[in-house]
Amino acid sequence: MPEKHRYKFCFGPWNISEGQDPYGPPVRPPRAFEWKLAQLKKLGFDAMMFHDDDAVPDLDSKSESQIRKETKELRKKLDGEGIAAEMVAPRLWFAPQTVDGAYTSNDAKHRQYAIKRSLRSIDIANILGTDILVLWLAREGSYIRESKNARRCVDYLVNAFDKMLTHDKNIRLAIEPKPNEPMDHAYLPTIGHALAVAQLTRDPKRVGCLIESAHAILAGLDPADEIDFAMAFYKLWSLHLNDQNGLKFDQDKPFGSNNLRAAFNQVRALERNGYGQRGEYVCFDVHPFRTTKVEHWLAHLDNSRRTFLKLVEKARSFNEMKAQQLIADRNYQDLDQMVIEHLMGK
Ligand code: GLO
Ligand code: MG
Repeated sequence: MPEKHRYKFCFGPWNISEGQDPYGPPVRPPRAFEWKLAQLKKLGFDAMMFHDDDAVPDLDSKSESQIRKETKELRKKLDGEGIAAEMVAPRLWFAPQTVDGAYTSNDAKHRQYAIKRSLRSIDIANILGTDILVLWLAREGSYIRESKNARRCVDYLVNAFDKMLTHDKNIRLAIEPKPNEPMDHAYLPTIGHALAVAQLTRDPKRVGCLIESAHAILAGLDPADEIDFAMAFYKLWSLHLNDQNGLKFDQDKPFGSNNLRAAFNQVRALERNGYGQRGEYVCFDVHPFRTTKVEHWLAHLDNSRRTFLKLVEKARSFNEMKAQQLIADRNYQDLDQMVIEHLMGK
């Protein structure tokens, strides 16, 4: 077992969400960014994740120098609170230019827009003091198979990644795969796809990944195995822990809410690989249930962190010796029960 260490935690401003869904309006009033930052601190978190336009609202309507100025002001605010910026992610799924895809749009002008906006996100990341650009490729896929040339789209993706790697020699790209939603099928649905495409870029060492539990579950995979796989390549640079009840819309439930044992196994995988020891953060990409009252608004974040820490204790107090004996005896029946009783506190 690697040396015990203290994990560092983070979330994004969008994780204090207002409850809107495709069938109904918000159910909680919007809160200012400063309020969210203050809550993060109060809850004992260490860093915040940023979409480019969380850092600089309406950035498409602003000049480069205005963007730089506002980013520097944000950096000052973060430094003042002692909060780090974990990453920056270009939000490439809201703008009219990304209706038909961002890097993989059929329209060359729109592909250019996506690349330009990503380079700007890298500049923002630099000022905020993080070398991680997260790429959730929300609209890189198809609704109608015949509408896109998937082979050409791989080239478009590689071309876009190469432009980013050239723009800044220190930036690292963390691809956040998700198999579907909003797309019918995404081009990079799993960690295997993300790490394979990394090999086609001009600097594979700087192209890694971010695992989100719910996204792995949506792909029919075990998030713990995805963690072990990515960490075998030393390429797990960020993490969105949450939970998901089967194959349906992306639920972003609190960590462990649906499957405590799967959550335990994710924590075990992180522990055995020493996640966090190279500065990586544990982020919770979770949302409050729509029914959540304003006064309970932050519980999903606090609870996810509490569950995580309790599972760290469970992982560290798991009787590995006994487990190894059962494995050697191929007594997986008792191993199964041992895990269940350990989690039940017996
Ligand atoms: C949605 C994604 C989303 C990203 C975030 C950062 O399914 O999980 O929340 O993590 O936009 O890029
Ligand atoms: Mg996510």
